[in-house]
Parts: sequence; C-alpha cells; structure tokens
Amino acid sequence: MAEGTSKQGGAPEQELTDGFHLIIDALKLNDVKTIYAVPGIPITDFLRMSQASGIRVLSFRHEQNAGYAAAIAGFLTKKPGICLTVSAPGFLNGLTALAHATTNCYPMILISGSSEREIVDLQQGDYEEMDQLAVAKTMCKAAYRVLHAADIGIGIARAIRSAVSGRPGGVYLDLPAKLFGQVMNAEAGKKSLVKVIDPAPAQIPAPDAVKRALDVLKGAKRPLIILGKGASYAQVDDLVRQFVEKSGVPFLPMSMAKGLLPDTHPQCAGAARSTVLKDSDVVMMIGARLNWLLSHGKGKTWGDAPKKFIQIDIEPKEMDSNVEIVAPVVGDIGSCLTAFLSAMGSKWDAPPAEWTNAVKTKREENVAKMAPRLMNNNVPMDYHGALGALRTIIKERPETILVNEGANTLDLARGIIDIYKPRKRLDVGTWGIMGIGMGQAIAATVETGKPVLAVEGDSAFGFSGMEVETICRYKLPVCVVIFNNNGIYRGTDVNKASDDPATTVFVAGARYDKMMEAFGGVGINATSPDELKRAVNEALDSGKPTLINAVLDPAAGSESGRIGNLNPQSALKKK
Ligand code: ADP
Ligand code: TPW
Ligand code: MG
Repeated sequence: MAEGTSKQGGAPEQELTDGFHLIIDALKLNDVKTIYAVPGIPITDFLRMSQASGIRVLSFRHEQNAGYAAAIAGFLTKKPGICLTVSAPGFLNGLTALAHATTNCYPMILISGSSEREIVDLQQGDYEEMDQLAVAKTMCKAAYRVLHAADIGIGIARAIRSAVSGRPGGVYLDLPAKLFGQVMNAEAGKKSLVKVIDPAPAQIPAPDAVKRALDVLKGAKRPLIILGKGASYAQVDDLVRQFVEKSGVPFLPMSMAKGLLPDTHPQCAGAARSTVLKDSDVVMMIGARLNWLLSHGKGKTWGDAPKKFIQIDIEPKEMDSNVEIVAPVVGDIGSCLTAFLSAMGSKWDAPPAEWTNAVKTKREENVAKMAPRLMNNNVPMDYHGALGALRTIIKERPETILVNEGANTLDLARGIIDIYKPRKRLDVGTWGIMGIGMGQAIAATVETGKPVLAVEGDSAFGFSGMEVETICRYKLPVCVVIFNNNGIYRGTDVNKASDDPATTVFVAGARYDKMMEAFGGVGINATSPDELKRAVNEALDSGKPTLINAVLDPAAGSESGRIGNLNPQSALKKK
C-alpha cells in the first residue's frame, strides 16, 4: 500500500491512493533520488511528501537554476534530472533550462504543475493561466500531459524513456493541479505504475559502417580524433582510452570531454588545436557535433588541406549536417567503440611518425610559451596569474569538479586548467549560457559527492548569484571563485554619450565575498595568485561553502573573450 493511502468511510472499505503518492511512487520505482525544485501552488505539498518518502529535494531560489541543476544531473548520471516548478511563471523560468538540456543532449524532465484545463482552454483567466504544453513542445524533445491518476505511471515512463533513449534531451511533463488530488484504488494504482526496462537500449552499429570507417582511418596520413561531451556522457571511459591508445591518433577534447583522457596524455593535441584542425586529413568525431564550436567543419579554422570526416553518433540525422561525412557510424559510443576495437584486431599501425611528432612538437612549444605567464604573481591579477594558481590546485586535486562560465574567464580557463578525470569539467555548453554555474555546482556535488570549484566571471555569476544561499543552506562543499574585473569582458568601458555607465561595466571594486558571509558561508577577498591559491586550498580542505572575490585587473580581458569575431560590425560605425 502506498504511503499516505487512506480508508474511506462506509462499506465496502477500499485502500485509496492519490495523484501525489502515485507520482512519488512512480519516480521512486524508477530510481529517482533527487528533485531540483522551487515550491508553490500546486507542488508545495508534493515536495514535502517527496522528502518524507526519502527523495532528496533541493529547493532553489529560481527555477532556472534548479533546471540547470537537473540538466547537469542528467549529464552526470545518464538518468533524467528532475526539475519541478509551479505553473506559468515558474514553468517559464524552468523552460530555458529544458531547452538548454535539449540543445546539449542532456536527459532532463521538467515537471510543472498547471492550472485547470477547462479554464485555461477557454482563456478565462485562471490563477497562473498558461497553455504550458503548447509552449513547451517547441523547445524540447517530447512533451506530455497526464489528466488521470491512472495514467501517471505511463506518463512518467514515457517521459523517462523519451529523455534518455537515442539522443538524450529535455522532456516536459504537464501535471494539472487537479491531478495531484485525484483519488483511486490503491491496488489499481500500484498496478498502473511502470518500471522502465532498459530505458536507453544499446544501438549497435552496422558492421559495414564500422569497416568503412576503419578503412578511411587506416588510409589517413594525418588523422585526428575529436572527443565531444557525448563521449563523456556515454560513461565508457575505458573503451575511449583503449580506442584512442590503440589507434595512436592524436585527440582533441571538446571542453566537456577534457579529462576523458588526461590533458597531459602524450596523444592529447589540446595545446596544438589550430595546427591539428588545419593540417589533419582524416577527422574522426566521437560524440561531438560539427557546429559553431568547430566552425561547422569548414573555413579558415580547418585550413586548405582536403578532409574526410568519420562520425560516431547516436543520432542518424547528425550526419552530413554541416559537411559531408564519408564514414557515418550510427550507434551508441560504447557499442561503436567495442565494434571498432574488435575489428581493429590485435595489430593496428600507428599513424605516420612524421605527423604525431609534428603535433607533439607544436604542443610542447605552446605549453612552454604559456608556462612563464602562468607563474606571474602580478597585483592586480591578470587571468593567467589567477588561472595558473587554480591549474596547480586541480592538478593536486583531480577529483574536484570544475564548473566554469564567463567570457575571458571561460575561454582562458578552458585552455589553461588541465583536467585529469572524466566528467570533471562542466561549463556553458553548446549555447554558451551565462548563469549556469551555481545550478551546475550544486547538482555536481549533490550527484557525485565530490567537491566543486566554480570559476566564474563576475557577470556570469550575477545571473545566478542568489543560489549561494542555497549552497550555504545545504552546506555544500562548493568553492566559488569570482574573477572580478568589474564587468562584462572588461571593467574599463566608458559611455561618452551620457552620465550613465557603459553597459558592460559594473560597480567598481564590488565585494562579492560579502554575499557569502551574509548567509553564513566563508567570504575571502584575494588580491594575488598566492592569496587565491591559499584561500581555495583552505576551502577545499574544509568543505565549507566559500566565495572568493578574486580582484582582477579591469583591463585584463578582451571583448567577447575568444569569440569577438562573432560580433556583428556596423558599416556606419565611426572609427
Ligand atoms: P561538444 O559540444 O562536446 O562538441 P556536442 O554536444 O556538440 O558535443 O555533441 C554531442 C553529441 O553526442 C550529440 O550529437 C549526441 O547525439 C551524441 N551522443 C550523446 N550521447 C551519445 C551516446 N551515448 N552515443 C553516441 N552518441 C551520443
Ligand atoms: C544568458 C552574453 C556572454 S559572456 C557574458 C555575457 C553577458 C559575460 C562575460 O563577462 P564575465 O567574464 O562573466 O564577467 P569576463 O571574464 O570576460 O569578464 N545572456 C546569457 N548568455 C550569454 N552568453 C550572454 C547573455 C554574454
Ligand atoms: Mg568580468
């Protein structure tokens, strides 16, 4: 009998359950352990009952952050992260995160309470009225509504399967307020629940696709492997390592694939990125898309040398999306790499030494060039000095999960901080969203039990800064470092047209560390790389919620970080 069922008066007596309990029982049956949420009508009681049932509920200050938490929980666990919100405004706040999860191929379910269907559909002005299902449909992988308590089991099963099977993504589940209180026979209710069997079935690649791909790879003179966050998501870390090492091919990790093999691995071409993209002749994509982050597979970045692309992806439609893929391999990465390894046999020739040596030389040159800049102890700090300190910390504490957002703060940290273990770098993803840091930091430690170091631009942090209260409330081992350069990109812009400040500058000399102190956490103001290093080490040793305001030179950054070229230019702009 579901907890909370009751007996109705009169004969014959029957055990009853209701929507509240059926939803909780269905989630628990499918191993949901955590819900990320913001309470309010109609889900306040639902969250109380969830807690009482043993589900952990993380209650946020804004649904968008709860949603980003659920999205990254999906990425880290291969199970849908669950976000719960109230109707219309709460739903809309969560929707950005749902769209983000879909764009990034993270499995997530946004469950929102909604108003009375009869009133919404006649547009009679119900409390928080909105046709949420219609709105959500355009922004996620699938969207469903449950109207009857007896359909809750099936509704949740469909949502889970839709989120994790094939290319993972966001799913919306609409639960009208009335559903929560709907009563039904407990036995029938129990029978209506579905435990999803094999929610993300293996997708085995066709043997001839594998052979075609290996033939192309074998014929390469200057091959390159690009690992994307799909490869991190797949959690087949040993297979990835075996395949890369057996092939002998240099590999380039996309930002959230860093650490799948350590950035210090002899085959890592991270520090020779422009060279390998330009000069390679065969490129094998593993769980990475040829989107804007890879200049769509063409143009200057890719040089003049003709290229052949091999692509492993679970989504058949991804093939040929930007350039011709001569060897598409459709399947899940685990099954694909298993097939590759067995088809490669016991002996596989490494690529020509001329190529691998050229990559190695370039990498060593670039690393050597960067090294002295990372050791500077300038005050005020520049990005390299501050990141040099954090780089050492991650080297010494490779289990720490690095969360990273900003413009310069992101682009430079991505290049400078080596990652040593899989799924230890979480960032802004495919859209380059600002405001994602605190939600990700919270879910990362909640889901993995590991400490988090969140390296945040001052602007990026501002989008979700109030969640430091959540971090303090749940006593999470999160150390937030704000790279405070007084603004977006730089703190030096001047508005010559009026007394208003320039749009990219913030209050100069702001003390973000005081925000953390306001909620009982540790706040530190760090003005040099040495101070920064000491403070972060202390935070990670103590596990106490900490925020370090790292005072950076306001002139240190550049506009839009490394993607300034994407800014449109006015033909009329005066020089
Ligand atoms: P990155 O930003 O790191 O380049 P993308 O998000 O662009 O990565 O690409 C991830 C790709 O991985 C998507 O095309 C997605 O379909 C694919 N993918 C996700 N999970 C799997 C999996 N288990 N097996 C195969 N491909 C996957
Ligand atoms: C949801 C546009 C890209 S980067 C950025 C903004 C506002 C902030 C950069 O400043 P920050 O970093 O964080 O201080 P730094 O080191 O360069 O000074 N709204 C959303 N997403 C994006 N990407 C933007 C706006 C943007
Ligand atoms: Mg800034």
